[in-house]
Amino acid sequence: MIKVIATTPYDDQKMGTGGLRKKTKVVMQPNYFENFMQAIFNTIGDLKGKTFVVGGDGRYFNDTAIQKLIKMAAANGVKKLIVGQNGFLSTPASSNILLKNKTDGGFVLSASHNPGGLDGDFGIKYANETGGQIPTKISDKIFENAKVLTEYKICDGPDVDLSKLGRQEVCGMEIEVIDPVDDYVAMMKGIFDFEALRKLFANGFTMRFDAMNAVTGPYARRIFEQELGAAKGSVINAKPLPDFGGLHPDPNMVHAKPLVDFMASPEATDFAAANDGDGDRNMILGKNFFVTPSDSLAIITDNYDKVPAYQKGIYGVAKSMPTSTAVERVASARHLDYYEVPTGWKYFVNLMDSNRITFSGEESFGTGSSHIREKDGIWAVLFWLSIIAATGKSVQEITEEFWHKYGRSYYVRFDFEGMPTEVGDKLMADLENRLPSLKGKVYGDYTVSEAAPFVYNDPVDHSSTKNGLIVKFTDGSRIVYRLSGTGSSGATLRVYIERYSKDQLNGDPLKMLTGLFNAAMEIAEVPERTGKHQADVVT
Ligand code: G16
Repeated sequence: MIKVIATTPYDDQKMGTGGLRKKTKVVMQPNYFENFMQAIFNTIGDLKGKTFVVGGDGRYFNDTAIQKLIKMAAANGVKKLIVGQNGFLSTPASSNILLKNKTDGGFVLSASHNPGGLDGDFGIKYANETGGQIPTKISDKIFENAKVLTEYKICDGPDVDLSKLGRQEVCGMEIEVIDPVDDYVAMMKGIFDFEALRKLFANGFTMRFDAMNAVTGPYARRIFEQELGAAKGSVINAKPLPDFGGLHPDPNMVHAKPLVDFMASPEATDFAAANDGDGDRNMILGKNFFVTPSDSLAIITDNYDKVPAYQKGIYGVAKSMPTSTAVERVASARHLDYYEVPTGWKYFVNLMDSNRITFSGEESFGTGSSHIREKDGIWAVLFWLSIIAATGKSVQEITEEFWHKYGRSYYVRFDFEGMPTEVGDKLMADLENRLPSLKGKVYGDYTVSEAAPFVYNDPVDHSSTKNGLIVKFTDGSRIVYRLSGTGSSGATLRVYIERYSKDQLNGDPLKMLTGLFNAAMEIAEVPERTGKHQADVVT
């Protein structure tokens, strides 16, 4: 039976760079999740004949939310849902299923790399038929609809058993429960040379993959241990847990520190990697060696011919604006089209759909290709393993050879977290106003050559987006400022600093960037406005 429930609207359901992200307790408020879903359904309009993919990263409240979503989709007239078994699907696996089945969209219940649990975060990512997250003009409409709706529809019935593979029916809607891993493995087999990778492990190569108690454990176990023959136990923290076992599933030097420490220990494996909560971010490590995500994108691009799916050639490559310029030099040397887009994977979708790019990546530990329309953590790991298998070189050797060829972009991101939203907004607004006056100013060894907001004009849909402020220096260095779009409360200021050197290749990044860091603090008046003299997180 379909019930129509009266509700009062919420005015805080604006999506950020990775969908809706809120404190779990906020989403658990009466009708909060229901209102957001109804706002989406109202925005889509006629749902008759439509099919969606549904899954999540297994975090706390996923099981409750997914049942609500199923019953609401049925009540709103959706034809069919394809759901991952037990409600599990990584973000890249979901994008694959969405595209493979030509469905009308999909929902991933995840706050990505944010911590989970009752005191953690919850989120909802909504993709449309492109396989990528919806463009801003649609999320804006959903936000407007969420602020005015007065009722939602839900099917009144028992919970669906999501452990049972196969077809079921809820209020006249079909549900197909699928194995979350099978299709993803098949896709990876179509891209990479699994035989060559098997040989690598058969010859004694060792790796450690940290799934951080989040969604990629079952994918990684199947691919690395069962398919490729990596030693049993190579995948650690492999069981998805509702609170990620207390871990913060953000694969970077800070939150994946145990893995970083392990790779600096005598027991270190030849290679290590970690993925985030929903499996779209990745971190790549060699023995006592860290590859920045910006370098990873550039190295993958430079080695595109090491992987069967790309051997015939690739279209161009794109990066998010704050990502370092390393890949720009590869694109130029390899005569590849090159694009710089605002932060947010959704900005790559038009470029992929129009065959302008094949690879894309972000400094925020995201790398991927047009095989799907989301970033893909395991894809990046398999790509690195393929480069290692083809060259017989270590992660460190591959990266250092890359620097010898192209020079090195020293790159560090400094995050200033937990400031009141008004402080963050005012800091950015005032800095934007001051930008024109910065040109020619000298900060220690650095002279400002240009300072302006970043504006992106999409070549496909002609929309225009402004995001972040860039200060460039006469030696080619740059500082980028932007506010995070994935926090669940308060504001996080991100300061991205980059300095390029053609021949000084073995410096310590933090030392190499000290002068620019001091300039960044002074230019944006960070200590005066935030009370902070150091960043909270440095990656
Ligand atoms: C999301 C987007 C990414 C983007 C990131 C930026 O990542 O999907 O494309 O780079 O947000 O985060 P912030 O705005 O905090 O810098 P994810 O992995 O959280 O979905």
